[in-house]
Amino acid sequence: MSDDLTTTPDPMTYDGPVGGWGSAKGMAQVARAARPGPGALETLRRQNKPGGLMCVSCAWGKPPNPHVVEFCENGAKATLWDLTSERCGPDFFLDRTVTELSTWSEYDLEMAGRLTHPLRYDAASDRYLETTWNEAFAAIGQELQALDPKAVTFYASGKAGLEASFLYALYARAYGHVNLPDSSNMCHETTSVGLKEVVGSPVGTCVLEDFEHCDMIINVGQNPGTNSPRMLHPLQEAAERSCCIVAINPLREKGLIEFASPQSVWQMTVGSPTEIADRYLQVRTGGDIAALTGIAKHVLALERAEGGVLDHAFLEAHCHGVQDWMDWVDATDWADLERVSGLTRDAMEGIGAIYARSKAVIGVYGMGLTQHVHGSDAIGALVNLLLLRGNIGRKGAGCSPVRGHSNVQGQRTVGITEKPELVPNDRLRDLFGIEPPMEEGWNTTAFVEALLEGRAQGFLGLGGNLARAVPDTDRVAAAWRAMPLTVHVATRLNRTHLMPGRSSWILPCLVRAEQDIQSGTNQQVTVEDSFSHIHGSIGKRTPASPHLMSETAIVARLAQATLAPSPKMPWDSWADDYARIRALIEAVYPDDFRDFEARMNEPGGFYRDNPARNRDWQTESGRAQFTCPADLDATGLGERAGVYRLMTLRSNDQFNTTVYGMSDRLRGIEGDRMLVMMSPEDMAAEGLAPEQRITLDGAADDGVVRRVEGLRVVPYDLPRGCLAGYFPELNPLSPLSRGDLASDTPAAKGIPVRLA
Ligand SMILES: Nc1nc2c(c(=O)[nH]1)N[C@H]1C(S)=C(S)[C@@H](COP(=O)(O)OP(=O)(O)OC[C@H]3O[C@@H](n4cnc5c(=O)[nH]c(N)nc54)[C@H](O)[C@@H]3O)O[C@H]1N2
Ligand SMILES: Nc1nc2c(c(=O)[nH]1)N[C@H]1C(S)=C(S)[C@@H](COP(=O)(O)OP(=O)(O)OC[C@H]3O[C@@H](n4cnc5c(=O)[nH]c(N)nc54)[C@H](O)[C@@H]3O)O[C@H]1N2
Ligand SMILES: [Mo]
Repeated sequence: MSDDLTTTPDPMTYDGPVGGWGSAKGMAQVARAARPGPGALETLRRQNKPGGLMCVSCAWGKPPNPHVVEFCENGAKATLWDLTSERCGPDFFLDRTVTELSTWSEYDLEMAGRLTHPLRYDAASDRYLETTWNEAFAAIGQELQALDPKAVTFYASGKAGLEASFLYALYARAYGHVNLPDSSNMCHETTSVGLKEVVGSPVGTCVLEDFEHCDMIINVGQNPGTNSPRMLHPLQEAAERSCCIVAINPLREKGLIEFASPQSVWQMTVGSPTEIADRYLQVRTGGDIAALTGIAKHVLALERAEGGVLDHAFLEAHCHGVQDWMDWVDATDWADLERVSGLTRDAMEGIGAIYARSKAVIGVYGMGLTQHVHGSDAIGALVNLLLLRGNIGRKGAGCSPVRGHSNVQGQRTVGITEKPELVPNDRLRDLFGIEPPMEEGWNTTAFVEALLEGRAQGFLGLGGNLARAVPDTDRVAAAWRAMPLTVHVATRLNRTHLMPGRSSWILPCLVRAEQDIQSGTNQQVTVEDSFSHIHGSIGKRTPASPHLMSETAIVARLAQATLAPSPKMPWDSWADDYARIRALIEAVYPDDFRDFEARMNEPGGFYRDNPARNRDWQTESGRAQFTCPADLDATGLGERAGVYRLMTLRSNDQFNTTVYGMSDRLRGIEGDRMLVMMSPEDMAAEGLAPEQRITLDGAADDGVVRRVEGLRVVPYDLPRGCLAGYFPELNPLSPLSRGDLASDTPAAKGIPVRLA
C-alpha cells in the first residue's frame, strides 16, 4: 500500500530501467535463439515506417515522424522470431508422433521453426504427413459441405491483415454462420461492449498526438514496458515535460517506474533513466472501481469546497445519469473504498487533487481492467472520472485502451464478429448476393461451451493457439479432439495443432515480413492500430519455404473449395490483386475506408474517424453515460477465508502463448515459468519458504475441480491476498464460468484459488 515513487529496487525486482542496455541484451538473446535468416536486420530498420513493415507484435500507433529506430525490444523479438532460419518440415513430423510432441513445451514446439509444407493428420501412424495444397483444399471444402455450418467455428487471432480478415468474415457468412470468435473475445471485448455502452464507441477515443498535449496520464492495469514498449517514448516525453503520470497496478511494473531510451546514447551510458510514474497506487487486484470512485469522490468534494472543478457546461450538454451517479458516490463510504481498493483515502485524494487541476487527462488501460467479472463497470468508473472534467472529445484528453494483437482492432472493423448487427448486412446482400445469418453466433466462450457439450463440429483457425489461450485448458484439451474437422492456418507449431480432430490439417502461411507475390506483384496488406489509424505494410524477405501461401490466398482458396461458384464472388481474382479486396472493403465500409488505396501509405496511417472523439455520442441516451457499478470489487469475489485472487500475466519473454525464453527480466525473475508470486507477508502467514513448490486449487463455486501442481513460490511486492503467475501455464485454473458480465471476456485477472 504505497503511493510514492521508489526508485530503489527491492531484492525481488530487476534493478535496471526498462529499455536501456538490458533491452539490447534481451534482444540479442532472442536473436541467438531465433537464429534469424539474412535480411532480418534490414527489415527491422524499416519497421513501423511508411513503406515498411508494420510490426507484428502489439497494436501501438505508428507515428508519422518515426524515430530512427521505431521498434522495441519485443517488436524486434517478434520479427526475428518470424524470420528464423529454423524449419519444421515434413521430416520433423516423420520422426515424431503427435502423442510424443504433445509432451513438448510450448517453447520447444515453437523452437522447431517455421512450418514449410501443408500437412494432413494420419490417425493410423499418429503423425502429420506432407500433403498438397490441392488435396487439402478439396478435402476441407468437402468436409465443410457435409457439416452443419451452425456447428462450425472460424476463429481469428488478431494478426492477419484487413484483406485476409475481410474475406474470412465474408466466407463465414456466405457459408452460413457467424461463429466468428476472435482473440479480442479474451482481451478487449470488455472495451467493445463496455466502452461502447458509455461513450458510444467500441474503441479508444485518443490519437497518438494526444499524448503530446496531455498534462496527466492515468494508467490502469496496463504494462507498457513488456506489452507495448514503444509507448514508453510518449510516456518519457510526457514525463520530461512534467506531465503527471499515475499508475494504478497491484504490481510495481518496471516500465511504469523508469525508462532509459535505447535511442538516447546519453541515457544509455552516463545519464540517469527518466522517472515515469509520479504516483504509483498499488491497488488490490480488482480494486480499481473502488480506487477510481475514491478519486472521483474527492473531485466532487473539491468542487463543493472550492468550485470551478467540474466542467458544468459539458456535463449539462453531453452527459446522462450525472445526478444518480453523484448520489451513489455520496452514499458510498470511504471505509468501503479503502477496504476494496486496498489504498488509503489519502492516496486516492492525492490523485483526485492532481486530477482536479489537470487540463487534459488521458485514461490508459489494459487487461488489468478488462479481464474481470465487472470489467465493463471498471471501464465505466474510469470514464465517469474522465467525464467530470470533460476529458473526452478534446485535444490531449480521452480514453485509451491499449489493444493487443497488431490487427485485432482492424479485424473487428472489417466484419469479424459474432454479432450480426455490427456489420452492414444489406450491403453484403447487394454486393455479394449472400444471405448473411441474422442470429447471433458464437464468441470464444460460447464456442468453448459448445465444444465441452459436444456441439462443435468443425474448427478453422486463422492463426492463434486457441486451445491454450482459453480458460479451463485441461477440460478443453480433453474435448478438442472429438471435433470431426480441425484446420489451422499457422506459421509455427503449437499445442492446439497437437489436438487433431478426426480430419486435421495444418496450412502453413507467410509471415507479414515476407514477400507476398500474386500474379507477379508483391502485395501490400493493411492493419489498424490502437488509435484507429490504417497502415499499409509490405514484406520484403524471401519466404521461409516455396510451399507457403499467404493468409489471403489460403482463405480465398478455402472459400472457393467450400462454396457454390458465384459470379459475385470471384475469389481467385480477389486473391490475385489485394487492391481489389481493398475496393470491396471500401464499398462495404465507405465512411471508414474512403480512398483506401490512395491513403493507405500516408505517414502515420489514415484515421478512420471516431464519433465519441467528436462528442457525437452513439449511446442509448444519445449522451455520454455515467454509470453506477453493480459491485465495488471488480472480481466480484468478496472476502472468503483462504481464497486468493490470482492474476495471470505476460512475462517480458513471451508473446501470448509464444514463449521466447524463460527470463522475465523486468520483474527480476529468471528460470522456469511454473511459479506463483506472493507477498512475503502472505508467505509468512502460510508458512512458505521462497522457492518452495506448491499446488493451487481452483476456488470457483461451479463444481469443477481445477488444479495446477509444482508452482515455485516467488516472494514479490504484491498486496496481501493477491497472487500472480503466468498465462498460459495457469489457464487450467481459470474458470470458463467467470467472465465479464457484459461481454464474456474471461476473468483472467481475478481467478479464485486456494493453496492445496
Ligand atoms: N511482448 C508482448 N507484447 C504483447 C503481448 C505479449 O504477450 N507479449 N500480448 C499482446 C496482447 S494480445 C495484449 S491484449 C496486450 C496485453 O497487455 P496488458 O494489458 O499490459 O496485459 P497483461 O500483461 O496481461 O497485464 C496488464 C497489467 O495488469 C495488471 N493487473 C492485473 N490485475 C489488475 C487489477 O485488478 N487492477 C489493475 N489496475 N491492474 C491489474 C498487471 O499487474 C499487469 O501489469 O499486450 C500485447 N502485447
Ligand atoms: N489466463 C490468461 N489467458 C489469456 C490471457 C491472459 O492475460 N491470461 N490473455 C488473452 C488475450 S489478451 C489474448 S489476445 C489471447 C491470445 O490468444 P491467441 O491469439 O489464440 O494466441 P497467440 O499465442 O497469440 O497465437 C500464437 C500462434 O499463432 C500462430 N501465428 C503466429 N503468427 C502468425 C501469423 O502471422 N499468421 C498465422 N496464421 N498464424 C500465426 C502461431 O502458430 C502461434 O503459435 O489469449 C487470452 N488468454
Ligand atoms: Mo490480447
